[in-house]
Amino acid sequence: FISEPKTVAIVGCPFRHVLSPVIVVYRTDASSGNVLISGGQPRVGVDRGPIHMVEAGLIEQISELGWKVKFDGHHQFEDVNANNDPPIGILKNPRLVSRVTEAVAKVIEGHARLGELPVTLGGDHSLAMGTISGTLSVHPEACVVWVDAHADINTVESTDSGNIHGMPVSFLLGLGSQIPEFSWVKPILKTDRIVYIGLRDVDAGEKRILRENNIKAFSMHEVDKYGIGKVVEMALDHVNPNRDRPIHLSFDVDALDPSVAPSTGTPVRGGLTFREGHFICEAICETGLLAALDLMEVNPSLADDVSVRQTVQVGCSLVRSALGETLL
Ligand code: 5AB
Ligand code: MN
Ligand code: MN
Ligand code: MN
Repeated sequence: FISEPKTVAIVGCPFRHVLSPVIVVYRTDASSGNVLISGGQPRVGVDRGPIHMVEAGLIEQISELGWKVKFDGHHQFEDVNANNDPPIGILKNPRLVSRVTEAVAKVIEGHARLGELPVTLGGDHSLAMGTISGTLSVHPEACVVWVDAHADINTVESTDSGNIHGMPVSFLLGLGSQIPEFSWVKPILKTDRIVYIGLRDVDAGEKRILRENNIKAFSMHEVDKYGIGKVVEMALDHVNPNRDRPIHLSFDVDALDPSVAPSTGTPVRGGLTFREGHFICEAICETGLLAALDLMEVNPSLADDVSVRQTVQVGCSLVRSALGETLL
């Protein structure tokens, strides 16, 4: 009897609701002297990060690790008209984000029901509202390990930017006032089932939310103090004391130091080293409990070619580590 290899489902989500800075290149027409403009504003809602990761060979790399890989193209989010989506309070593109993340939740749920391991490539981190909802609807006992420079736990009341990628955790926990556009998001995550690693840029309002709700977080201070090995062990002891709960790993590439992963929207210095980031993925893989993985915020529109290539490569290698690539 030869057992089938386990199946990974790649869910490419080239979606971003936060506009990248507009890069405009001015050229002068030699004959007329007129100024020509080339380049311009990227289309709202599109992010090429996931496309770059697949083009870099991620599917083949995962197959080589012994997985059966399902990938039927990147998700298209074209039916959402961003122009018909005025802010609610200061929340930007609320209907767009709600519809996209709801669709993603259904996709993840479908894969999880089939016993597949969904790997979501983003795209902005608001997508985790969908991925984690999908995971928890199939595995209600699952826990979340959130690796990020940021806590992404702003509520409708606390957000200063109105960028929903800074808010998915509060929606999943049911914190803050509820808005009807997001009524599909059920508060199915419990405050003691999420743990953070890598935090170093947490808004004042978020610090209060973390404190008041007793949410466990290991910032870069704890990584420096205890070392990454001990931090991962303590993090898992908190959310998964008996090592029997499925784990959803939501990895924002900006958790890594900008020298390691420069091509991301909100880089913050003083981050995880290349090895610390990989260690987290390897250690979670070793538990045998990984149920879903997000690799988010790889954003190629923000940097030069060398930085993009570096960030895409590191994104692919984090995914491989989480899926069983070992050093020996
Ligand atoms: B990311 C900030 N806290 O709410 C906010 O990259 C940043 O998904 C959010 O972690 C960063 O806008 C969101 C200032
Ligand atoms: Mn972040
Ligand atoms: Mn994030
Ligand atoms: Mn970001």
